[in-house]
This record gives sequence, structure tokens and C-alpha cells, in this order.
Amino acid sequence: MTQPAYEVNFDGLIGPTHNYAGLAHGNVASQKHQSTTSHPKQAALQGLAKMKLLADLGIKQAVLPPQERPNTAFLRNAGFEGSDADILQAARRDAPHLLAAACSASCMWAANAATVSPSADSRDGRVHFTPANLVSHLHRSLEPAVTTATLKAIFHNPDVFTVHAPLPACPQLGDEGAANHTRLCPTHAQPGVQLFVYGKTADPTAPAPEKYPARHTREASQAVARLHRLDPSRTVFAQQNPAAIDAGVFHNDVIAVGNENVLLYHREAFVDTPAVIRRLKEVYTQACGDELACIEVTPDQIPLADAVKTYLFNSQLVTLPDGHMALICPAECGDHPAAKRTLDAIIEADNPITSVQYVDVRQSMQNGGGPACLRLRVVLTQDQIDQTRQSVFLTDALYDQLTAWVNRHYRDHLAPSDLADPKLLDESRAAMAELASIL
Ligand code: SUG
Repeated sequence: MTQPAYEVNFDGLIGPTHNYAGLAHGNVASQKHQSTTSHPKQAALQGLAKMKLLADLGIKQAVLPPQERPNTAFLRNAGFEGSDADILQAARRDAPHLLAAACSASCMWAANAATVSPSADSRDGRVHFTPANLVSHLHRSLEPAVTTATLKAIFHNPDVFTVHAPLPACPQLGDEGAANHTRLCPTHAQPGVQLFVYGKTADPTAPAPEKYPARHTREASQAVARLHRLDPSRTVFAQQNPAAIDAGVFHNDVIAVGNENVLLYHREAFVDTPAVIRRLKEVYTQACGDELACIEVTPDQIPLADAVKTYLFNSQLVTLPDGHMALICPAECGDHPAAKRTLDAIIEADNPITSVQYVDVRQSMQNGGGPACLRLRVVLTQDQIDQTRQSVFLTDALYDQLTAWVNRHYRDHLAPSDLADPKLLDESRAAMAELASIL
């Protein structure tokens, strides 16, 4: 008999250098907040409160630690020499963009950490992880090495888990992880259908955005599907609508979200959305013997620009222990009449989604990261959970410990000029050393 399986949300714990450097071209919020003052303590507490809410709703919740920043090893690789204080000062003077990349807390957006396939979908019965290479942006390309090590430490048993190496770091294999990947299935335990969404292909005649870059390639998605030993009759590849990318949809999770047998998406999400949905429904029915519930939101309900502004689709769609589904939405949606109306209509209509919870993750939102960006979904059976490092699962005690840790170590605010402060590096290192003993 199939063992029950659970979706575990691994959230990135927001690091002490959370700041607004405007590093993400094509990410409207990041660009809008460039050079403004951030609030790292508030950011981390907002992230923890979201994790606690999910845990209190009865959903399994775990934590991914932040990476050490400022990344002095990166600055040394870029030729800066001397003491840590020397290299921070020299980088600030000679290469402020490298300093900003070295200080980014961007690993908080765990949806970009990796693509994950559960054992039920894989030919070899293992859970597969491919850390994303994140080559599209310098600050994000600094994450994969440590992400790989972290995943190997958490999912340490190679008989149960395969943590692959990231794909070769080149634009042709640009991979942004689970933000462009959705698994649809009757229940988490049963084999499903995996939808891979890419922004561009190696084919120069394919439609491409004009204003902003497409980050993720079809070739990367295909490589991940092969590595994860997925059944080709249960995988679907679809291209993002270039006009959506140009409106600020830099990842598919900004415009669509799925969970079990439900896909919620904007009509302008894909190239030829009706054809993508037809194909997905067909494949799903064939593979899962059931019907996929597709909930389409039209531009009349909410235009692309407002979908990007509110991050309505960057909600977490979760199955509650009673079997109903809930949307965990950014608070911004509650304040926006069209977004609120759209959400009210979704919960009133005949579909499995019956409730909406609004969460305040504004500090992350101002860098273009909503509730769904902050989490990596990992579907695990109880046996697999038992094989996972236990200290990362969020309990009330761990929540209290992490909250106290944030309050002890994080600054209230961080201005761009603070990034080269050697005291910030010392504070971050002290925080990371203590966190290592907690997790
Ligand atoms: O890659 N922002 C991130 C946000 C990632 C959101 N993730 C998902 N959609 N899953 C990015 O654009 C901004 C950093 C700065 O500007 O300082 C940034 O990297």
C-alpha cells in the first residue's frame, strides 16, 4: 500500500544582511526599492511568523539556514586583499556592485534553491534535488555551492535522497529551481505530473521578451527532468509568455501556483495559455485517471501589472489537514480591491480552495519575494522524514529559539552605506556561529 506523504515547506530563514541593492533586473519591486533602508530584524521575524502560521495550520514546516554574508571569499576571489575590513572598504570604493552581490541575503528565497521531485515520481524511488545554478544574476550565482552542501547535510542518506550537482553554470542552462516547477497529483503520496516552465530556449526563432531577461531555459528543465528520472509521459514543458516577463514576471511562481489537483494561473501566464492548459489536463487525466481543476484568472479580473504588484499568484496553495485547500497570500492582496475581489471569487467558486490567509512579509516583498518565494516544497513520506535531519523541523521551541536569536543578533535597519561596515560582518558571523549550534 502507498505510504501517506506530506508536503514539507522548507523556508529560507532571512539573513542578517537583508538589504535593498536593486540587484535583480526585471524584478520590479527590487528595482523600485533600490538604495532604500531595509529592516533585517523585522524581515526575519516576518519570515518566522509565516513559518509559525503554517505549522499552526498543521502543515509540516522546516527551516533552511541563511548563508554567510558578506561573502568575503567571493571578494577575495575577485582580487581584493588584506584583512576582511580592508577588502570590504576596497570593494566599496572600487567595485560597489561586487560588494552588493557579496552582501545579498538572497538565499532567503528558497523556491530558487533547487527543483525537487518526490520518490513517487522517480524511476529509482529516491527523492531528487537539483540545486539551481542561478546564473542569471551575479548575487544569486553565489548561492548554489552552499545550497548543495546544506541540502546534502539535511538529506544525508544517499539510499533515500539524491542531491545532484547544480547544472553547469552557463546561460544556456540557466536554472532558477522550483519557482518554475509545479507538481500536480491526486494526493501528495501518488505519482503526479510535473510542469516545467521556462523563459527561453536555445532556438533563436522562439518568442523572447524584449525589455527584461528570461532567466530559465527549456534545456535546463529538460536536464532536470532527466536527472530526476521522471516518466516523460508525466512531464509537461511550457514557455512563459514573453509579455509577462516584460511586465515583471521573472519566475513562473509570480503568475501561477499549483497544489495537488489544482492549478491557479493567469490567462497571460504562458505562450498560448489555452493550449498549455489543454495539454496539461490531457496528460493529467491520462496519468492520474482524474480531472485537473484549472482556475483561470483573466486580465479583466486583474491585469498582469497588478498581479505583479500584489503577488496574488505568489501565494502558497496548501492542503489543510481537513482536506480543504488554503491560499497563504501576501497582505498586499488584501489592500488591493481587484486582488481582494479575485480572491473572494476564488473561494466562493466551486473548487477545493476554501480559505485565504493574509501574511505580512513586506520586507521580502520589497525585494520581489512573496510567501511562495520564501519556501521550497519537499514531498516526503514519514520514513523519509525520519531520515531527514530533525533539528530543522519547526517546533514551538525552535520558533521561540530562532525568534530570540534574531532579536539578539539582527540590526533594526540597514542602509546601503552600512554594507561595508566590518562590524556587520562580525555580527553576522557571530549570529551564524550560534545558529549552527541551534540547527
Ligand atoms: O531573484 N530578488 C530575488 C527574488 C526572488 C523571488 N523568488 C521567486 N519568485 N521564487 C530575485 O529577483 C533582489 C535583491 C536585491 O535587489 O537586493 C532579488 O534578488
